[in-house]
Amino acid sequence: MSLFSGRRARAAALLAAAVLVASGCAKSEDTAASPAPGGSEAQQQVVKTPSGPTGAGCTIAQQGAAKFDLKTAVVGFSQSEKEANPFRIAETQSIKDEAAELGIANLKVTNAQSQFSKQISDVQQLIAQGAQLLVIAPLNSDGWEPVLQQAAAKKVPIITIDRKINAKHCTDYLTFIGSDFVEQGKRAADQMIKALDGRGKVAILLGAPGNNVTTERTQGFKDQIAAKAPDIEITFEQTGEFAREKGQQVTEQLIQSNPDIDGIYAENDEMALGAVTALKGAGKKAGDIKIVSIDGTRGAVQGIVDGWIYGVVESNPRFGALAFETAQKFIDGESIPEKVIIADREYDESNAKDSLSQAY
Ligand code: GZL
Repeated sequence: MSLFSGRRARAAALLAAAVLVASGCAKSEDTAASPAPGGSEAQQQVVKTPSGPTGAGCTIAQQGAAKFDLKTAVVGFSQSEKEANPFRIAETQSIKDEAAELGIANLKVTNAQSQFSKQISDVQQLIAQGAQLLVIAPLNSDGWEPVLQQAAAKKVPIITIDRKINAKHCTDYLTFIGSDFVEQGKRAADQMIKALDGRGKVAILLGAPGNNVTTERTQGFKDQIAAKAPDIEITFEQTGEFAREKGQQVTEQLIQSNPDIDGIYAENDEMALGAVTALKGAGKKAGDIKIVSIDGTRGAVQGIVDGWIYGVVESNPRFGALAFETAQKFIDGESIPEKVIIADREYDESNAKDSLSQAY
């Protein structure tokens, strides 16, 4: 039984194409459809040709789970960070909207308020409440063992979105759906190289520690700078914990200790916007220091229009459609790849003004 409307059927077809490519049954071609300009289609996540091996598939038979009906099942969604960040607001809203569209009547949403111990207890509670499917946006990549054992004992499939967990595919979790964060770091570096014309001193506002997003965005950026821009020097790095206030504080320290800084790479938009506030407070003018960021929030894309931010690489948080399409394919007996990588757009002065409707 298909739960999908026409729009979702198209997205489901994209996912199916990705699965075929992953299993080698189809030639490798980009499955990212270019979204129609404007409107909600332009905001939808699209699956890209898996970058690198996506591993063997996983089926409901392999997991020994019983079939269930998404419309009547208890479905648990565990959000990690407090919803001060537009990324989190858009992510949770996407799960809720898709559940409503598909008639999933029993969605339970928890929010760990950026405390990992609370996220573990949130998920344990969802399992105790009879969840038959778990969608988790993990705060950290490690420390999930207690939950994984409980879920496996009850044969509850876990779909991880947004960040990866260090665990066994199919045994512990069904799949990871999210961006290629190393690629995001490389694309941010390309923007920074262009902004500085290949030379200058750069600071990194690191994301929160303990998750693959920070590690991979940092690695991608540093690798690309080392490979493409020998005259760019990274002279400062400190965590802003993906938070606006902390990003502002760290930038205030930065411009005191490193007054000759030319560029700031912020590993998310909240920290970038905090940095803009710090620069304004220090009497800087828009564009004095080139800021490159990742996420694609409306505030940051507006910052490009206003000249304070040079460029933004998108990290699309709208996981609802792909998460539930993946769950339905699993229930229908399809083989689900270890990872489903989404395509992310990019913003700079050439498209920011016209693309504001695609930001979140
Ligand atoms: C990325 C996500 C990151 C966002 C930040 O998938 O985990 O966490 O880029 C958020 O805004 O804090």
